[in-house]
Amino acid sequence: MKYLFLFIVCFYSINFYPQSNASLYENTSIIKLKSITDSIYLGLDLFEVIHMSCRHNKSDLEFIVKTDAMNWLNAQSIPFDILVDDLKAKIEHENAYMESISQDKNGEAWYNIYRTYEEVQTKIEEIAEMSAIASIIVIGESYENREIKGLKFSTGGFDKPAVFFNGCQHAREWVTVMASVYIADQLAQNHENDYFFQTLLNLVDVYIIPIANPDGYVYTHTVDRYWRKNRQVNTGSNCVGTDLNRNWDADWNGLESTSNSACSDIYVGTSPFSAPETYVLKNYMESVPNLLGHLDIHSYSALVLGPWGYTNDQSPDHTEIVSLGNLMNDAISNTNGYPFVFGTGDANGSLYLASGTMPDWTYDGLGALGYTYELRPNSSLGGGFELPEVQILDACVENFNGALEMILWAADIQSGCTNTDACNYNLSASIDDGSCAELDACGECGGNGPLPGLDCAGNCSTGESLVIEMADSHGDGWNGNTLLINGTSLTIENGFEGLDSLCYDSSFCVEVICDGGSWQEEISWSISNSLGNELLSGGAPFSGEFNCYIPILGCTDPEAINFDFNATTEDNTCDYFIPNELQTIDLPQGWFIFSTYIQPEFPSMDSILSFVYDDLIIVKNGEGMAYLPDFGFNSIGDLINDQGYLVKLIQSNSLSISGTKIVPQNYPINLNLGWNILGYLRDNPINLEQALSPIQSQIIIVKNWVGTAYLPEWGYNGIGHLMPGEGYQIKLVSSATFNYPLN
Ligand code: 0X9
Ligand code: ZN
Repeated sequence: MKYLFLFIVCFYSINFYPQSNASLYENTSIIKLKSITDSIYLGLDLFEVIHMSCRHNKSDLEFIVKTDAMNWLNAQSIPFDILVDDLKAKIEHENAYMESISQDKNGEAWYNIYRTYEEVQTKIEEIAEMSAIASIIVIGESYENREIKGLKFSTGGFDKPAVFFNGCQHAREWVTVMASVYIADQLAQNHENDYFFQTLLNLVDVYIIPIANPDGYVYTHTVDRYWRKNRQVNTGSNCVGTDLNRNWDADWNGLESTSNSACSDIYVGTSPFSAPETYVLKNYMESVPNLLGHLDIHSYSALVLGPWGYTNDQSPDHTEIVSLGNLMNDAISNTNGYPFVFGTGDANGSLYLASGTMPDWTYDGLGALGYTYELRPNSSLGGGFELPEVQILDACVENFNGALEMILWAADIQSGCTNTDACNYNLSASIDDGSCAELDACGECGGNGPLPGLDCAGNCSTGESLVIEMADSHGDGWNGNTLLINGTSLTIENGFEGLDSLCYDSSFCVEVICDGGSWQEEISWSISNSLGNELLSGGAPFSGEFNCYIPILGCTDPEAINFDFNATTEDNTCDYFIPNELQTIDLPQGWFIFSTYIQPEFPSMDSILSFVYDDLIIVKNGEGMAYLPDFGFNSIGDLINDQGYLVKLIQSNSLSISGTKIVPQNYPINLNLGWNILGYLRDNPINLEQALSPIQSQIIIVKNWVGTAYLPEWGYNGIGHLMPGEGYQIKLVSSATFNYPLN
């Protein structure tokens, strides 16, 4: 099986030199085969295909293919997924982006895009200038006579423990260059102002070569974005290049993932160290005294691999290799929560074995623990060799934390929190690493408390959660478009799909906008609640909302005594209580003043007026508060018996108020200074002067609904009797309290 795979990569060769590193990839896609057989291998062998990713086995194999290979697969009914439809467009996208912001290089901005060979050389010089302990090392030249340049960090001394880090044996693995430079950048900066690093770098020398394969790296920027090998001419062949990571003298030309064909991407070369690049690296590394550890940084697959790489047999130092490997793997994975996998050999089938690799040689030849890192992403869905630029810095920090573990291990000191008051105080730490922390609001050591909108258990504190599924049919992310959900912005940076969740308060309306970028026809999304019910879906551009009609539950039947004017959805709570007492009040068309001697079972104005609801224009109480049914406005609330109410009807109608009859002599009536509307609490008429005699001296005027007056000062009573069902406007010189006589 291995040999078949090698054949495929063999026949991919460069026959012309186009103007850009994308032109070769016209009509080219990245595809994934779910399963593979010998005959499929043989078939693909007829076409120019490139093998991707190293995290693979017999399933989920990823290839770069042209239309002809896809046509062949289709004709054979061999199923495959298209991961990247237009690879040329993808590379051009990357080029354009790099072009657009390449001038912004200060501080962290240097890590916003991939940098060219020249930019890296300049950066190396800047770091050496800035740091008192960094010096430039030029370890030799590449096949095309480019300098293989790097940095040595040393505070002097003799025979100190040393570690060696390099990136970019494989030309197309661009993020490894960035990550290697970042280690140097961080060591330089931290040594300036951090006691921990000053102590650490007093104990260990660090060597960094960011670009082990400069010719190949330049070639990926100028001609072929997916070039892997060096650019060495092979005698007797038109094909160029040796796979540097097959050219080392550890099981060189062995059986695992190697080829003797100069056209293959895994060509071993003519002998160990036949490539100038491996030769100068080897010589330099041999000259480093006391080299204890080595990282050979590759991409992609999110792996930490320890020796051996060519066999699953355990090495003599297996225990220590696993221990340091796990330390580094945890440091990397815990940096941003992007999980890596550690293993030796084929890492439990996570990838293939490989003969003639660099870390196997540093272990076998120099006795240093040699590891391979395969940085982000873990699959080509995450961008493959084009890790999205926004993730470069994350990948660099992860890689740095892994490398730092190796430096600490080489220094053989325990670092940790040395403050006894901290929640992570480490008794055995002799050097403080600045990690001392306190308990957060959730009781987590060093935590930041609950995330916005979440409680300590990780549940939404405001309400329910929403699940947002996003898709891009082209597989290149959303090209600047965002999905704004009540102001929170979501997108897919790269690949076909994205999944997110948000907390939301289901008592509020949610606004949704999707817009802001290009290629909108490729976009689709859906928003579901935690039960999986879809609430809204769409594409771009989109503007809409959901949860904006919020049902108000209640009794919607005006005949019911608990009729709720605001209710929009019947909740079957309507109550048709049969009263023990009933008062029917005839209301004329136009203005009237009513009151009742019934203590209503349901005193809200909605219930009281439900019988005349359709004819009602306005109700006002003595304080001028109004109930306007047409506007859904009610500042009156409940009916109060000792008050009368001004009411205006479109046409005459009658009210029926049910409840218990008031005992008037037991019901004190409170009246304010000035105007009031007085309710009448007796079930039969009584002479006004008789009823109001207790407060007669305070009364200025009483008027009934037709405007007829009682003026005590004048001894004038145009009203005559107070009538059940009616109310009266009354003006007093001071506040007063009285009771009506018994019925
Ligand atoms: O094939 C390689 O050289 C490495 N993978 S990559 O995709 N970056 O080319 C992996 C070599 C290490 N292999 C093992 N340690 N098994
Ligand atoms: Zn590699």
